[in-house]
Amino acid sequence: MTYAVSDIHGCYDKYTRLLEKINFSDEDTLYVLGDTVDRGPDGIKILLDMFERKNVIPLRGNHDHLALKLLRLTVDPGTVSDDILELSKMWFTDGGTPTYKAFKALTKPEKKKLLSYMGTFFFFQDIEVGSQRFFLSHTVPEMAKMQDMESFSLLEFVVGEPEYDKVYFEDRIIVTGHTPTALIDEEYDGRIYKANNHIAIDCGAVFGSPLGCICLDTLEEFYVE
Ligand SMILES: [Mn+2]
Repeated sequence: MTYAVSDIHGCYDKYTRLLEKINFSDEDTLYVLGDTVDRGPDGIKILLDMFERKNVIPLRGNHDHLALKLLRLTVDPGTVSDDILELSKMWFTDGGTPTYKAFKALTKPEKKKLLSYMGTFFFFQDIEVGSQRFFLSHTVPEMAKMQDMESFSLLEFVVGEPEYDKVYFEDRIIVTGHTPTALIDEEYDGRIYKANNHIAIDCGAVFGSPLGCICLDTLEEFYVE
């Protein structure tokens, strides 16, 4: 089976219990749609676990993207510009501290391994499961941009704002994280949102809600409290 989860945000316990709940095995594939690090305590621990699993496919969220940029500087400082200082201030106020501390505690080879792993994270994946196509990314920009993929930067797959009330594609289901589903529609508080050929799976695990996961073969939903 093929599964997707997102916005684990350092919740290692929920992550491992989710793998148990779906009986995750070598036959399965799990797409992690970004924001694995920050806010919660154990983002680095989760990444190191994901690294060991060849059937876990990592995508990039805004938090992973920023963490990678700044953590690289701790290994190879280069020139620290005002821009970088602003970015790090932003990172630390937006949940970067536990990620920074855990990274600092790694050995040099572990740091190197982790940074090169994070550098491979996809911005999106366009896949087929059974006869259904899925477009997986941390988030997507507005519909007009998505219809002309040449017109925008890849970064909009980590910071864009989806239009949840629009059907982007008739032949594909978009699967994203990034925005806790309660903010899309209160009715979906702590639950996976499905409408308009869009499935939004960030249920807000790090804010005390369940970690949600969807099976792309069956569209069955799984939750761990
Ligand atoms: Mn995000």
